[in-house]
Amino acid sequence: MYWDREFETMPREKIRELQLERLRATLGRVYNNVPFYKKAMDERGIRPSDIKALDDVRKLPFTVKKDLRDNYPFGLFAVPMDDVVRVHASSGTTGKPIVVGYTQNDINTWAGLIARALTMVGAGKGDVVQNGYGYGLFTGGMGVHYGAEKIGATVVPISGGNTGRQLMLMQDFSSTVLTCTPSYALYLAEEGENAGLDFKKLPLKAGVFGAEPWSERMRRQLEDKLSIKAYDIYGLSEVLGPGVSMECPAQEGMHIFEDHFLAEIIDPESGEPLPFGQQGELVFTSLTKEAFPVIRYRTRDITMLSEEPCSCGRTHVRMRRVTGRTDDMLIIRGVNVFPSQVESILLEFGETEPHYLLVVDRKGNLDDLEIWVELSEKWFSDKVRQLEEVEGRLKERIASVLGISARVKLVEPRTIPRSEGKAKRVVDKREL
Ligand code: DLL
Repeated sequence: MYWDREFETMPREKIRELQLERLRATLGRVYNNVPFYKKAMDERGIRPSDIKALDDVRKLPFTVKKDLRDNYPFGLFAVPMDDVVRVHASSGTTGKPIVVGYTQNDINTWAGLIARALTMVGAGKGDVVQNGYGYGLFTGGMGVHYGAEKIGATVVPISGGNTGRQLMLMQDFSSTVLTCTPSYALYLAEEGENAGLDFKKLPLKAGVFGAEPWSERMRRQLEDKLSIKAYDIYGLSEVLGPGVSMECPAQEGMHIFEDHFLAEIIDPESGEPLPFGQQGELVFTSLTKEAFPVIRYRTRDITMLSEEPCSCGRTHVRMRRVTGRTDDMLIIRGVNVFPSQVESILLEFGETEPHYLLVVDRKGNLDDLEIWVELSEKWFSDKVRQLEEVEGRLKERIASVLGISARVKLVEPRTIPRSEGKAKRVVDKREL
C-alpha cells in the first residue's frame, strides 16, 4: 500500500531529475534569503546556477551543528517570521537548543511524509494510533500526530511516559499502532507483562519506533512480546523531524523520501563522498523545505545506503540502521544529550570542578543516567546538608538544560580518573 504511489515508485532516473530541479530551486532560495548560505557559497565562488548536475552538490560547503548554534535562534530561516507557523527545538552542544521552523507548506509536507510512513506499515482509516512520542519542542509527538490524522486514523496524543495510563488506554481504546521510542516500547511490554496483560489478545498490530538507535535483537523482542510487527523510523529535527526515512514491510532498511531529501554518504574524516554500500556519515540536503532549508547538513549518523531494488516496489534508496555517531551525542530516553552540556553547567557552578562522568545504563529497559561530579577542594565539606543542597541545585539545572532528569552523585576532589588524552566523559553500559 502506498500513500503517494507516483512519487514512491518513481523510476530512479526521474527521481534524479526531480531532485536536481528541486535542488536548484532550493539553492536559489537560500542564496537570496539566508546570508549564511550566501556567504558560504560566495567564499567558494559558487553560484546556484553552477549546479548543473546532481553530483555538483559536492561543490557546495557542508553545514554543521555549530552553524545552527551560531545562528541561534532564527538566523538560518529562509522566510520572514510572519510565514513561520511553528518552531521545534532539539539539544545543542551547549545550554542553547537548535531551533528549526516550518511554514504551513512545510507542515503539510511533513504530515504527508508521516502519512506515507504509516501507510507503509498498513495503517489507515479505522486505525487507532497511540502516539507515545513526546509532544512539545521535540519533533516526535506533533510530527507523527499530523500524519496520523492525515491518513484518517484516530490519534491518541498520549505523549511519552505514564506507563499505567498507556497500558490502560491501549486496552480501552483498542490501539492498533504504537508510536514511541523502541526502549520505551520494550518497557511498556515488560510492565504490561508484569501486570498480567496478554498482548496477543489486543488488536495492536504495528509499532513505529525511532528517535534512538536499536537493534535486530530488540526488534525480535518487541515483535514477540507485543505481538506486532516493529518498524524503524528515522529523522532529525534539523532536516524535518521524524519521517526522513521509513522502513517498509520488507524490513530491510529505511526508504529515504528522496523527492524531499537528497542523501549522501561521506567519509567523516575527509568529507569525500562514498559510493553505495559503503559505511560513512549521512549528509542531507532538503529539497522542498521553505522555512528551514538545509544544505549538505552533516547528521553525524553512521550508516550506509543501498540502491538495490526493494521487494515492496518503492524505488527510493534505503539506509541501514544507524550504527553509531561521529560525535559524542548520547540519546537517553529519546533525548539527545551532549556531555558538553553538562560541562557548561558545571562551569557556571562555582562549587564543583569541571571533572565529570556520565554513567548511562539501562535498568529494566529504561535508560538511567547518573552524573558523577567532583566537588572543588574549597567546597569539599562533610556537612551533609550543604552537599545535598548543591546536589539538589545541580540536579535541577541539569534537568532544565538537558530536558531529562539525572541522579547527581557528588564525589570527592580528584576521584574521577584523569585522562592523558581525550577525557573520558561517558560510560555507556547499555546493550541494544
Ligand atoms: O529524534 C526525530 C524522530 C522522532 C525520529 C521520532 C524518529 C521518531 P532529534 O531529536 O533531532 O530528532 O534526534 C535526531 O536521533 O540524528 C539520530 O542520531 C537519532 N535517531 C533518530 N531516529 C533514529 C533511528 C528525532 N530510527 C537523532 N535509529 C538522529 C537510530 C535515530 N537513531
